[in-house]
This record gives sequence, C-alpha cells and structure tokens, in this order.
Amino acid sequence: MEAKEILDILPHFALEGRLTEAKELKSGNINATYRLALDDHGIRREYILQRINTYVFRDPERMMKNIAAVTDHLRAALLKAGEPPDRRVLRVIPTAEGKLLHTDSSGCWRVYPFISGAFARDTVDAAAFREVGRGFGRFQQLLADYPAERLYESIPDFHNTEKRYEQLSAAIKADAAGRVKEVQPEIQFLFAHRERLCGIVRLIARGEMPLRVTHNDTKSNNVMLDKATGRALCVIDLDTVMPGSVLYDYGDAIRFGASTAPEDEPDTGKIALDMEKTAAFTQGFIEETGGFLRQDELQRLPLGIEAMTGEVAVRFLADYLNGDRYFKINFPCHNLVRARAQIALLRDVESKREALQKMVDELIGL
Ligand code: GN1
Ligand code: MG
Repeated sequence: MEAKEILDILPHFALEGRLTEAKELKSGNINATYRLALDDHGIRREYILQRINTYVFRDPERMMKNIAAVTDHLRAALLKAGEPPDRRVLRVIPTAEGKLLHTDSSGCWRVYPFISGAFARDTVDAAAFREVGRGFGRFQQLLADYPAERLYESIPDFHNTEKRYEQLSAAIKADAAGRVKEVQPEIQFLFAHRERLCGIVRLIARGEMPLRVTHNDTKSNNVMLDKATGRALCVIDLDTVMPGSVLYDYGDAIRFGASTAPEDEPDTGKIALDMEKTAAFTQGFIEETGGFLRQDELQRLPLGIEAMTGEVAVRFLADYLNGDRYFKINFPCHNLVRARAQIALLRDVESKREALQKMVDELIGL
C-alpha cells in the first residue's frame, strides 16, 4: 500500500485534517491495517484504517452492522455504569455519505479513531495478562444482555471444530498444493485428538453449553491497555463477534497469550504453557464473568484451551494443504510452522490437564 493510495481513500471518510504519517501494523493475519496521523489545524489526530479481507469476510456490510450494534450496546452499558466510553469502546467513523464502509476497486475500507495513550501487545507479562483477562471478561459481561441471536455470523461455523476437521479432510483429499505427503505425523496427531477437541461442539449440540455473545478472536493484542495505569481499556477487532461459548474466548486467549513462545515459533522445544500467566488471566477473566457464568461453564474452562489450540492447528494445517489461501504468510511453510507450534502447545496443555482443572476449581471456590 502506497501513501498515495491512502491519500485517495481518506477523502471518502468524514475526517478533518491532512495526512502526516501512515504506518502498516503487521500483527494481524487477515486484514491490512494502517495507523494514520492527521494534522488538524495543529492538532494531531490518530486513526486506524483497515482494508477488510473479503475472501474471509464475505459480507462486510453486514459485519459492520454487527460491529455498530455491538459498540452502541457497549457504549450505552458503560454510560449506565458511570464510565466515560470514549477510550473504552471502538467507534466506527462513517464515510462522507454516512456509511460504515467505503468500497471501491481498491477494496473495502473502514476507519476507527486510534485509542490514545494505550497499547496492545502480542506478548505480555503475567500482570498485564491478568488485565487482558479482565478486558475480555468485562466485554462478555457488558454484552451479557445483548440478544446473541440478533448477530449475523460473519464467518459461519467459525469455532465449529467438527466443521474445521471436515475442512481439513477435504484439504487432504484435494491435496491442491501436493503437500499431504510431508505432513503425515501432523495429520495423524490431529485426527487422533478429534473426539476430545470437538468437546465444545458436542456440549452445545446436547444443550449443555449456552451460547452467548463472544468475541471469538481473543489474542492478547486485541485488548488495549492504558499506558498510564496498565489497566484494560478497550477490546478491539470485533469482526468475529458472534454467538459462541465462553470456552472459545477463554481458551483462545490462553493458547495465544500464555504460551512461552510465539504462535509461529519454529523451535517446538521452546513451546509450553506458562502456568503463572494462565492463572493470572484466569483470575482476571473470572473476576469479571464469575457473576453471570454458570458454574458448569466455569468448571469446563480448561477444555477451551485444548479445543482452541487444536482447532487452530487444524485450520493452519488445512490452509497449508490448500496452498495458503486464508492466513497471510511471511515465508513458504509459515502455516506448517504455525500448525506444528500449536500441536506442541497442545501436547503440553494435555500434560497439564489436572493442574489446570485444580487451578480453575480453586479460583471458583470448589
Ligand atoms: C486470525 O488476523 P487475526 O490475528 O485477527 C484468525 C483467528 C486466528 C488467528 C491466528 C478471522 O486472527 O481466528 O486464531 O489469526 N481470524 C480469522 O493467529 O480467521
Ligand atoms: Mg481478528
């Protein structure tokens, strides 16, 4: 993306000022994200401009309606709780025509104000990870009375692990990139874990796990923390807010934020679950959600870690076999490295199953 292209996009949005800086933020795997600074008569104003990946999000207009509805609800809930919402909830900046998106031949674009005095990180220490837990927990709490069935499913069956296995089976069958022969141990490992990893799907199907409004992409870098106080301020990346299980949000957050190594660490010997970070996140999360989640949901939180770690391994491996069409990659076997890293993490999580259950049981007073 050239600065010139950004200059072409900006006049379509209801923004004041002249562009002075544009920087691509590379941590996301799906959309293209730019942090912009504008000079508005001597005042510096910062924004996030994103090009939505329409291969992944098939109906961006409806997705943006979800985001507008959810952020309106959050804003009202914060005001009711006596908290100024400005830095605590995303705000969609409309286009000059009053729409939520600008679409032209260069893509599908949206703008949010950048939240000032805040930061988000892939890697956080235990204290900051507790805050991330509070942030995602509070998000669920503020949305607990939002009717989940009103939300559009921006990616149908996003955390339906069973469907993810079906997609992996189809990828193996098609072998579009001729890579199946290289990944036999990974395929065997993942299929041997199918029953266990589809545990949440089974609970939902049997009516034993409620559907709530969930975020569904709870990486630590999706909570902005206040630079001044270190406290959780605002949950971002609302593209996949959909009906789901609390185990998705809890499990995905732990698999990303409590691993001792990055999600794509090539040296699998470095990958383990950090129990101190896991406990810190769990405390923060339960502090905010303990009041409305059912006891059986809380007790089952550890299953979320295994299910979300295994599910994303299935997704990375399927994308590798399909020839890397979904996730952005930085080198040719990036998706395979990611899948192997998640398998290594899953092995370690499994070995800590009892300790994880004990930790959760103690925190919920069992
Ligand atoms: C994608 O792009 P990002 O970082 O928001 C993906 C998540 C995966 C994650 C793995 C819509 O998230 O489900 O867990 O990569 N988002 C989508 O890093 O597929
Ligand atoms: Mg995301």
